[in-house]
Amino acid sequence: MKKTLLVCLISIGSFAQNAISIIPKPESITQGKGKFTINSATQIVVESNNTEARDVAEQLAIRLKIVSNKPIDIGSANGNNKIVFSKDQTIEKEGYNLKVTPTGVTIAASNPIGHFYGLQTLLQLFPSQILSSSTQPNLSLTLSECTIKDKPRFEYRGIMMDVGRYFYPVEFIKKLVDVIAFHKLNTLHLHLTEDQGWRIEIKKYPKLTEIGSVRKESMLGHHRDQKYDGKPHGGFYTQDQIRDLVTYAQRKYVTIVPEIEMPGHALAAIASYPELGCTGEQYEVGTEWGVEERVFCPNEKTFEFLENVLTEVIDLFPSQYIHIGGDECPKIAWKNSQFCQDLMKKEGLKDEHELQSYFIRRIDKFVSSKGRKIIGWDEILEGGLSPNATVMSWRGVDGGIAAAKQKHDVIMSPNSHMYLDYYQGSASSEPLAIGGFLPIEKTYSFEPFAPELTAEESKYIKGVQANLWTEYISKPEHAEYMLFPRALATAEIGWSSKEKNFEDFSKRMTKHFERLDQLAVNYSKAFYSVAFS
Ligand code: TNX
Repeated sequence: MKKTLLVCLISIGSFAQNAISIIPKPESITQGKGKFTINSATQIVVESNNTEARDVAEQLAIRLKIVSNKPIDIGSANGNNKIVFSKDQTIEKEGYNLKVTPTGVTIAASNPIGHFYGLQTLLQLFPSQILSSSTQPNLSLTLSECTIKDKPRFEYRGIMMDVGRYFYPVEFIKKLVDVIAFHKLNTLHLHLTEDQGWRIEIKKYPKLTEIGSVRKESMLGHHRDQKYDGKPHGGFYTQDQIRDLVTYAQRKYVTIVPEIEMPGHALAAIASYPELGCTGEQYEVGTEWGVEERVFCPNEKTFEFLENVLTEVIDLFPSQYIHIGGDECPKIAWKNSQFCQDLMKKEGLKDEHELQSYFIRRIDKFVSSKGRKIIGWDEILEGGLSPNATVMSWRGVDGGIAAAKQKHDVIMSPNSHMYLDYYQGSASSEPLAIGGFLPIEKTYSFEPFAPELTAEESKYIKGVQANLWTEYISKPEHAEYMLFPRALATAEIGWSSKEKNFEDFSKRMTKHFERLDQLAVNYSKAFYSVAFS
């Protein structure tokens, strides 16, 4: 009896070893019986003769060279052993068809983004050591025959990283770009400005980084009774670093969406230039978490400042979206300001919510005049949505639903499912987090199309994003721990079809952990204790 069980377990084990297991799950996979092996005769061929597709082919050549220590040519082979990047105009923008036959591999796509995603899938067909950063003498380069057809469900698939609360070095951000691109996520939203730190060099306003990027020691910091580390902290990205990062991400088909927060979460900027606040008083960069009442004053100096800042930001980031924040702006400073009250009268605004809308509309007009689009947190619905705005729905999905009904594009990012700063396992065994309980199973269960929306209205839901706020996360290893594996669930919601099965996902995820090990990602295993305790 025992023996039978053992044999049975072994065969399940070997079945799982050979089964194709890809995250995010492709649209369809058909398996055949043949095998293909990469050997010294293998050539990589780029049929479309296009430099971007060639760059994708080079990314494969470099990977194979690292693990096999043998160079592979990129040529125009007629031979019988090749990996071909071919062009097929009938395939949708980010989609691809991947075919493994006994004589080779073909990745067909209409453009290089599809080739890039086909390559990420191909890498998941090999043993996980294909992802290693060192030579792997025992790595098998044999693949089983299969046909995979694939394309994304949503066009926007994002992760937000809060580099405002804590500064994260460029090297970490590049690693994040690599890892999210491997999972076919295509957007990295960088939350660059906060009450507690301004993190991007702006040439016209040097004090933003001289003063605004540094916070002092504090014993006051707290949030929901939890102590903040109170340590002095600082850091910012130079414009050269940003340009380098943007170019790096482009090669991985990741768009970096910059966020410059307004009118709230702006204390670091006001501490640098006091005329941007409603009192003109000199403040210090924030040292406490929470919602700050000292916000930008909607005066002409502020608009001039923000337009100049955004001009430099637009110059640095080719992203279509420019995120302007818009969340958590208490109105008390505006209520107490004679200037704001007079402005409201002059503009015929009935309350401070309409003043917030006036603020965002002016910025929308400016950003639109530069050929870009604003995106903001769902508070930008307050007092009337500005004409060209896209809404990022974070306080649940209601803001997103309201925006879609008004025919505005929406990114769903509800804190109920997409807040990766929340606990993923039981609080007693996890590092201190901001609160909330969000095991991966719950993240995975998120469905971006709300039942309240008609099919027509659902078209405005452009995608999903998971957010990592960093009040309690000061180190890259810790950020990785919070991001992974929940970012894999996000990737699958954004990419794969609506029909989902958590059990199937968790089996693939267990296998996928070997890949994350190779990529040196410090993922959390809390999933096992939550799922099986
Ligand atoms: C709300 S989400 C915030 C952030 C905090 C986060 C903590 C959003 C637009 N604002 O400022 O970091 O909660 O979970």
